[in-house]
Amino acid sequence: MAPSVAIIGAGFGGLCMGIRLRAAGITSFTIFEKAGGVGGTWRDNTYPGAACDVPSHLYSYSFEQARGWTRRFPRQPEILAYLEHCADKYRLRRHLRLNTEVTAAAFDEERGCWRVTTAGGQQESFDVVVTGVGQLNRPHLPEIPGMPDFAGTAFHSARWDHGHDLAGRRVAVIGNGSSAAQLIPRVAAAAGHLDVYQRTPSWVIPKPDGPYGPVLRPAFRWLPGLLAADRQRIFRFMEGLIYPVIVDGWSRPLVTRRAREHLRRQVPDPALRARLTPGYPIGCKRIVIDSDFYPALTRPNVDLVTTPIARVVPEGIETADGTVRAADTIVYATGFRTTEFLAPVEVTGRGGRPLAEVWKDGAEAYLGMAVPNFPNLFMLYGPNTNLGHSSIVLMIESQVRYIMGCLPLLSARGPMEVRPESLDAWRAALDRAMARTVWEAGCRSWYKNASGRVTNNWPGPVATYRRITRRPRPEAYTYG
Ligand code: N01
Repeated sequence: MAPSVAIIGAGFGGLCMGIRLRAAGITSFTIFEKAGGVGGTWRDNTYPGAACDVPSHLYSYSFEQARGWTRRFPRQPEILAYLEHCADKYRLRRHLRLNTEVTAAAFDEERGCWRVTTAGGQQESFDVVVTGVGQLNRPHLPEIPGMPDFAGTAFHSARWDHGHDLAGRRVAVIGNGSSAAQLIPRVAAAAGHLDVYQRTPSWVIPKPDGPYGPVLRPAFRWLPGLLAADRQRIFRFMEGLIYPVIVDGWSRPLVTRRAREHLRRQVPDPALRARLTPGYPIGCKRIVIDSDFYPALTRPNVDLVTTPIARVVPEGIETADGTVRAADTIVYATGFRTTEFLAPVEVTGRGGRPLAEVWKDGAEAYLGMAVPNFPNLFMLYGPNTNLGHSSIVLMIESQVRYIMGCLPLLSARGPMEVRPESLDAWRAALDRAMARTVWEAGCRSWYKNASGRVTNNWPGPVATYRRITRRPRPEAYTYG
């Protein structure tokens, strides 16, 4: 009998898992989603200018391509529409349990299954749990003194207040990562005045975006071979040119030069340019890919503030030099709680051991998917599977294929549990590969936890991950 599967999350990961299960003829699965719709991060992030900086043709499932993307780099509404389309086309709606937050998942050793509890207190048993909750799903709000005293309107970039009109207002944006870089040009155009609070400059490279014209768009729609070739081209570009930046490879000087040139071209004022020039190696933090961010900072109604923030006061923000800059609106573009994998779901394995305790020094999982003592639990986009250089959809598809390969094993042999030795060997290999990257030294980033361990990123090319996850090695697990 086909195993029953609980999928947590209806973003790119959870939907892909559902699609592949159905394709294999397995219909005994439920996709639990805490929100009222599918889309995950692409449903949550609706800030003005929200878009992807990975080209459309690679930021979509390999098996669901020819849809006629309107532009090279998809914008949030188009990605969300794509995911809605996938949910419909692959008949996932009947499996979706929306507005249903999973609060706990506990392995029942006697029965060899998982008991899944939802926020409403309901419990249901499943043979397998697959998590697809993402790494960028829980907003991080900084702990700045005085934040609750602010008299104006404040919100996080991933919880945009669309009822709040920015016209004519004094707006403060805190942060200058990918989200900030995308929203700042729009906010600058709408607001009366904008202060951008930058703690650390980002490396920025241009985004060669644009609509597919009247020739290319139908060509991509009707000539699937052309689209497949374009996808390959983008994939090779990212693996061959962007990946080496991360491991101090051949293209690092080239991409560094390109970023400096981009800054020089777009910011004529040398003093402003100096404040925007990073002092750490490119790639250490996620590279910002954007062509509108720098020009927005040169507008007469925009100031870049680099003096550290001291506190939030009712009328605005006070910096360390005692200056108070007035603000009606504060936008926290301050990222996500990226190292708290699977939180706030309370996951307990054999012996009632909480996963949060196992991970107290940092999340880790064999192939980013499996943890000893947590049989039949698989993670999509789990620890060490984020990318700094390519499309996460490629990683998700590799993981889904791998998990599909596990299902016959666990059906035949009983609950499968990764051996501690398998995880040890994985960790050793990861550590060796990680030592070659720019991530550990030299900068603060969302890729690592408080103790400086890189818990989020995969240190190799996508092709390597794809190869090692092609099919499960049965001997890496114990059964029953
Ligand atoms: O978040 P971030 P994001 N005081 O963590 C600053 C993906 N994404 O939402 O660098 C002052 O990158 C922080 O400063 P510092 C993409 O993978 C993709 O922008 O820590 N500042 C930083 O500037 C991306 O990497 C797309 O010194 C504070 C910013 O807030 C990831 O999402 C689009 C602070 C946080 O930057 C996250 O991006 C958008 C404090 N206390 C996002 N705390 C695509 O196109 C934090 N900061 C696919």
